[in-house]
Amino acid sequence: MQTRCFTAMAFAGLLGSGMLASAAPPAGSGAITGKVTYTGTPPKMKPIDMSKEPSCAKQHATPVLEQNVATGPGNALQWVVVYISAGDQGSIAPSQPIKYDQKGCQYIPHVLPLQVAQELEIYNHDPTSHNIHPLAKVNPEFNKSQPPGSPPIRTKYESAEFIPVKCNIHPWMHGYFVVLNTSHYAVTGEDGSFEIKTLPPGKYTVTAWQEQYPAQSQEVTIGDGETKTINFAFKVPR
Ligand SMILES: [Cu+2]
Repeated sequence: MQTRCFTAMAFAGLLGSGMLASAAPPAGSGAITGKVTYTGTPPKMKPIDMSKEPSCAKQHATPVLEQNVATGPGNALQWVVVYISAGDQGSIAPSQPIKYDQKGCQYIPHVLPLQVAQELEIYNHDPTSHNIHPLAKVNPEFNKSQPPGSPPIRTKYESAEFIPVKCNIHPWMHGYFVVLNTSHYAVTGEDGSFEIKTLPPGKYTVTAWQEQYPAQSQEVTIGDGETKTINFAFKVPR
């Protein structure tokens, strides 16, 4: 009797968590805003030499800089993904695919946050071939050549993962897919600011991820319709 009861409870538990994973998040009007900055002296981003690919080089009036530590005025840090890493109450991937582009032999955007199970469309808008190679470890890895004028490569990821992306033809091309379990995320722009919206009331862990420096987290409690400001500062090692 006891065993049967336990089994029934375990089953109910599984069903419950399964439902939560695919449930629409409760509507909320809370928000977390803030700014991501650095302290210390960031490495100077080097200009990229695209002379081996003249069709790309000529698309840029001035040399493109590397983007792994992209900074802006006021010590702002760009391309930081700020997201809810704990406390989210379920989320559904948007039905709208998310687009990723190869243009001027660069990945646009440099860092692409997307959701688990969200359709990803990868375009080549260059007059040359690319060979996109996302270096996934948890998800299946792929490596695909995409000649100019090809239709987009369509794919999706089923597990959360930070995936470095490289091109097997152009060694300077680097980017990231940041596959998240949450719909509550933002990526910092040149001013380092972010805003995570539509949060229901709750206690959340907010994590800021940057490709080169260790991630940071903070706990935040949001009341009904409340907006809280939190900031992150990444220390640049000497
Ligand atoms: Cu390429």
